[in-house]
Amino acid sequence: MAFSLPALPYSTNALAANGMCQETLELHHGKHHNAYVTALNGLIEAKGLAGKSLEAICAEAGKAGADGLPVLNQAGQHYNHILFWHVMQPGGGGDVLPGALAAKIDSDLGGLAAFKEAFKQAGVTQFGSGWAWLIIGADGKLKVTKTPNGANPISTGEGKPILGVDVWEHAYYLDFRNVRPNYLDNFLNKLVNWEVVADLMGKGGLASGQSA
Ligand code: MN3
Repeated sequence: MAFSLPALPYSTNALAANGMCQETLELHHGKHHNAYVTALNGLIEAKGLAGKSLEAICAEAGKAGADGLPVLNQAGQHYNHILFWHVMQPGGGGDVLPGALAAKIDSDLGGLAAFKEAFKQAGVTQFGSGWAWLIIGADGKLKVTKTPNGANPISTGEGKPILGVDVWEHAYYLDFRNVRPNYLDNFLNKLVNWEVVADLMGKGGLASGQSA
C-alpha cells in the first residue's frame, strides 16, 4: 500500500467565485499536496511506517520530537490537506450552523462571533507557515489552536481537528497576495462547509482511511 492523493470533493474552478481561484487549487492540490504524498511514500520503508494509519503516523512522529520531523512534515501535511479540502464548499461560510455545532460553539467558545475572531487571530498570529484549527480537546470541549508547518493537533496531542485552515502563503497568495487576514475572513464567510464540520464533531474527528 501507499498513500494516495484524494480527489477534490469539487472541481478546481468550483471555489473561484468564493475567493479561491482555479490556479490556486490546481497548484495547491495538484502540486503541493501531491508532493507531500510522494515524499511520504518515499519514507515508508526507511522509517518503518508500513501498515500504519496516517493518524497513527502523525501521533508517533509528534511524540518523537525532532527525530520525527522528517516524517511529520509529510504525514502531517497529507492529513492536514485532506481535512482542508473536506471542510470547504462552493458558497459555504456564513452564520447559519447546524444546531448541535452552534450550541457547542456557544457553550465552549462563547458564541459564533467570538469563535470566528479567535480562529482568525490564531491564523493571523501563526508566524510563518502553519495552520489554525478548531479541535475537540482531550476534555471533550471545543478549542481554537494553531500549529506551525506540518504539525497538527494529532501530532501535538491536543485533540481531534474538525476544522482547519492552511496559512502557508501558497494557500492564499494568488487570491489575497500578502493579506492573510482577508483570506481568513473569506474562508470563514464564504468557504467553510459547516455541515461537514458538524458531521466531524459528531464522529469525533476525521478518519482519513489511509494507511501506509
Ligand atoms: Mn498547503
